[in-house]
Amino acid sequence: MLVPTTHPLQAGLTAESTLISAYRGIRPATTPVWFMRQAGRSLPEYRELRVGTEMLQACLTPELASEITLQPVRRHAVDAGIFFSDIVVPLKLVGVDVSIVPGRGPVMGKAVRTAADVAELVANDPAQLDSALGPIIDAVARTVAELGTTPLIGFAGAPFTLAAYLVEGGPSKDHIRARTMMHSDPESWAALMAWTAEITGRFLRAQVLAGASAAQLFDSWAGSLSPDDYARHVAPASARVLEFVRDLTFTLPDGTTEARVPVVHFGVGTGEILPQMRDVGADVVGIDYRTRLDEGIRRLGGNVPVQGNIDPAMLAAPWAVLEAHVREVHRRGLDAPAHVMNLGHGVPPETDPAVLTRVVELVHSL
Ligand code: 1CP
Repeated sequence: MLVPTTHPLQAGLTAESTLISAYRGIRPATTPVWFMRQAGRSLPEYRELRVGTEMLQACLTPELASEITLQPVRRHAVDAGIFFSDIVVPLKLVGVDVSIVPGRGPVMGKAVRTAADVAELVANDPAQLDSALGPIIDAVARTVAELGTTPLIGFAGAPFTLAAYLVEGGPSKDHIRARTMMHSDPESWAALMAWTAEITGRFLRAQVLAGASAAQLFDSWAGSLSPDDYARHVAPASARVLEFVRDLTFTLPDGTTEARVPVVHFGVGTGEILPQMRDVGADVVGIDYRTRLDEGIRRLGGNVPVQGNIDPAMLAAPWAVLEAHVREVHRRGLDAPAHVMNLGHGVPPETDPAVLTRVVELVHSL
């Protein structure tokens, strides 16, 4: 299905941007760069804007969400905006008792631990989300109107990562309870994953239809899974999420070629499951800093565009050290058909914003 004619991809604004070209496997003259978690914590203008507003409230206030999305694009001249929201926003919108606790992350009013807990959760019809997505659609529309030729990336959390919060009740280290449920009660687990896929898939599709030029699925905690567990208990639900956007296409400015809206898939510490993460339906795979970029490219068969993987710890190192690292990541990325520079995970909150701006300048000069 073609995205609407007013969509930035279909209107020819972002279709040939460096980001979308790279995501489509066509290496642009300069390497595009953006940073996971570029919107938010590390920017003083963000902290100022957020005073007195809770995180989820900020996500659901279109003027705020849009302004926060634009801040890092203006400041750093990155090649993409990432929509300011959170992976738990669609849960909140269907009535799940979740809040984001400062300095901690998403916390549930009640953890989903038993078969009865799962049954109660999945009784909530995912289709009701469609009528609650207004603030998201509004925020995306406002944002892309300001971004012009800079593409916006929409995103969602993958079912496993969301389930890790739902089952544990909040952030956890190894997601033990979630990983136990998949073995002790595979039926409840499957029901939980299927329901979560319907919720998060709708959230992602709404962002793309409203104007996002690419979609990124964050399975941040999938690195805690064995390849067998990933294949059996997680991949089918992630594939289902991507079905919500895989039918969306746009016409290239040549007027004849139709292309799919690109999809990126990323998780932390997922070096052992990179090909599986591509196979659920991604065009681009994000690689975290624990895997050498050229090795990740090799594991993916050498024909998949990649995104990554500056070590976030390097952002606080002396410039000469950081510069050498960025140059090395860039060199390693040449083994792929195309490479989008990014971090191996999110921007640490204490990062000096001037360093990010300097990294963008460096990457554009390479
Ligand atoms: O107090 C604050 O200011 C809240 C901090 C914060 C922010 C700015 C949270 C809480 N979420 C966000 C925004 C956010 N979350 C964005 C948009 C901004 C951007 O990327 O520039 C995105 C893409 C996310 C996605 C997200 N939320 C992920 C996947 C990406 C990743 O970093 O792995 C995950 C795992 C979450 C959960 C979450 N939300 C917030 C925190 C601190 C966490 C992680 C908690 C944990 O360690 O388990």
